[in-house]
Amino acid sequence: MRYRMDVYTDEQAQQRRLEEDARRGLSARQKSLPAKYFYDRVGSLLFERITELPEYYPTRAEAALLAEILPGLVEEILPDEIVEIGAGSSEKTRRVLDAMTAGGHPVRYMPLDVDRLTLESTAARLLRDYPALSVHAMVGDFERDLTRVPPPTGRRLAMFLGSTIGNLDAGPRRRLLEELRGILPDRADRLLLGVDLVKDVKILETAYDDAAGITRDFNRNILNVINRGVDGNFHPEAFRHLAFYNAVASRIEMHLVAESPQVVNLGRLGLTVRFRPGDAIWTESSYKFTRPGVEIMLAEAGLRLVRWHVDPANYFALVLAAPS
Ligand code: AVJ
Repeated sequence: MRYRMDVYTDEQAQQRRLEEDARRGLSARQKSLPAKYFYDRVGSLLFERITELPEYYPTRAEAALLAEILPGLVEEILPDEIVEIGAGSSEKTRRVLDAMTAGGHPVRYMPLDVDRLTLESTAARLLRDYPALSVHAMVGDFERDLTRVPPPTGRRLAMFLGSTIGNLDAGPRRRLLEELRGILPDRADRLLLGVDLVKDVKILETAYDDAAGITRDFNRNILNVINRGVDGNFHPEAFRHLAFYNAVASRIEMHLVAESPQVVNLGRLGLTVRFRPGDAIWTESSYKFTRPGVEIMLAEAGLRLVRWHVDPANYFALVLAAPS
C-alpha cells in the first residue's frame, strides 16, 4: 500500500477555529489575525509570486543552499521517512526526494498540511514520479496536530523549511520545537530547519514591502479570507500595508492600517468592529534569527545543532539538528 491519508483537522474544525480566531483577534484592543489565514487559493498564489520577487531573497537563498548541501546530507542520513511540516506543494521537497530515493532506496514521505486537496494532488504527482516512494499524508495544523504524528518505522528526517517557524512567537515556537523533538525519538533522527537571519534593516524591510505591491496585496487578502469565513464586509483597499523591522524583538511586523473610518460587520459572529484612521490589524510577525539564538532554542527543546549551513551573504540558514 503506497498511499494513506490521516485527517487530524477537518474542514469543520478549521471553520470553527477561524471564527474563534477572528472573534478574539478583532475584538481585542490591539487587533490581530493569525498569519496562517493568508493562504487561501489566492493568497497561496500571491505568496508564490512573492517568492519570485527580486526583493524577497529567502526562498532563493534557501533553495540554493539546499541544492548545495543535499549530497552531503544524503550521505549523512539516508532516512526511511521524511516528515514535512507545512508541506504545501513545495518544489524543494522534490529536490530532497530526488536525492533520498536515488538508487531505489524506499522512502515514506509524510507531509503535514491543513489543505487536504493540495496534499491529495501533491501525493498523486509524487507517487507517479517516484516509484520508490510511499506517501502517508496528514491533514492537520502543525500548531495542534504534531503530537498525532505516528512514531517512526525507521530512521526519520523531519523538515520544516521556508522559515515558517519565524511566524511563531516565543511560546508557541518553543512548544512546536518540543513537539518536533517528540516525533524524533531516535539518536539517528534529524531535523532540517530553515531560518531567516538577522541582517541589514533595509534589506529586511524591502523584502516585505516590494515595489510591485505584491506583498501589499498578499497582506490585504487576509481580509477577503475573513470576509468569506465569517460573512464580513471588510474593504481591503481601505487598509494600508505597513511592514517594518522591530529590532528589539528581531522580527518583521506586518500590519493593515485603516486610512479612513471603517465600520465592519462580521455577520456570522454578530460582531461590529470600528476603525478610526490609523487603527491597525497586526497580521504577521516574521522573526529573524542568529546562530546563538537558534542553538538556545534547540537546546530548550532537547535538540542540538549538528550543522549550520549559510549562504555566502549570510542571509538564510539551513540548520541540521538532532536529539540531544
Ligand atoms: C512563509 C512565513 C516564511 O515570513 O517571509 C512573505 C511569509 N510574508 N512575505 C515570511 C511572507 C510576507 C513568509 N513565510
